[in-house]
Amino acid sequence: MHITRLSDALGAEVTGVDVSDIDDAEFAEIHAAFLDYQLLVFRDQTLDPEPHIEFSERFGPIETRPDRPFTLPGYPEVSVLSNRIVDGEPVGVISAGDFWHTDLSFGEIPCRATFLHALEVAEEGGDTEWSNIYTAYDTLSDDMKERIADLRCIHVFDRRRNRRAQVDKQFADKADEVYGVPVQDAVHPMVRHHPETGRKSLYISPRFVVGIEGMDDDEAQPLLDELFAHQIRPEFRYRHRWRQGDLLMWDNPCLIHIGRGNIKPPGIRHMHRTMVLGDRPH
Ligand SMILES: O=C(O)CCC(=O)C(=O)O
Repeated sequence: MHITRLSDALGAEVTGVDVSDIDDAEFAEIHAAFLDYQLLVFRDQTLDPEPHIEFSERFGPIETRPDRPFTLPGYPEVSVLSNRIVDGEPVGVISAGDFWHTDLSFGEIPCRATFLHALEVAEEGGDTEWSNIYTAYDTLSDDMKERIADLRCIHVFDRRRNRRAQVDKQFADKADEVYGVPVQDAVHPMVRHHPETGRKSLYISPRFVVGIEGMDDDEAQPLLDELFAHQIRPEFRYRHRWRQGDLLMWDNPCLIHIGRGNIKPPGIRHMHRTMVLGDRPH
């Protein structure tokens, strides 16, 4: 197995391994690299749904929400992200992740790791970008660190309640069905401790955070705007150009990410995704 850093900000490429056939020593090496680099890019993976699920489950239980749209038939653990249209109907979520976010932060127990496998990639477009929110926290001024130390943020699933996120075009005529699902808001610390490394991250994102507990919006919204801008400074980021067979896994407590979309027709980008749950943020 070869592990090579991808950027100064985050990420490493892993070659010479088939994730559907790893022993305990290889798993330990992957796990250690995951903690060191936050995002791992496994090249050339041929992965059916079962081994994709099995590899994911080595890191925790997979989230399965009964009302999640576009899961793979027979595999509620696997979501389909795709711009393919068959008989006029999309076969997957067309633009998942179109605002900076960390996965499932609207849940009481958010996502620890996401696993996204590229079965087909488009010639142009469809990149994904990550930003390191460990570094975002570390580079705040001491005054700001002190100001936010005990703040807790309100994370909301329903895009209609977030002025920074628009309703997804694909679901515009089904907004009640897709966003009106009974998901309770979650309140999480703005400064989160990573469950394994213990490092602090700036655990907010414009897609899900709409306010700060106990703080008037007159004060909270400008503070959030300032921190959202800081989180995505170019030097904290890595942008991935996908290759067919790539399996990417990323560590949600310390990264935010965004799908850049803009797939040039007639390109098809077709992906399978699993999400593993982690700890209650503290
Ligand atoms: O498809 C992408 O590029 C990003 C997907 C994403 O943001 C997600 O699955 O959470």
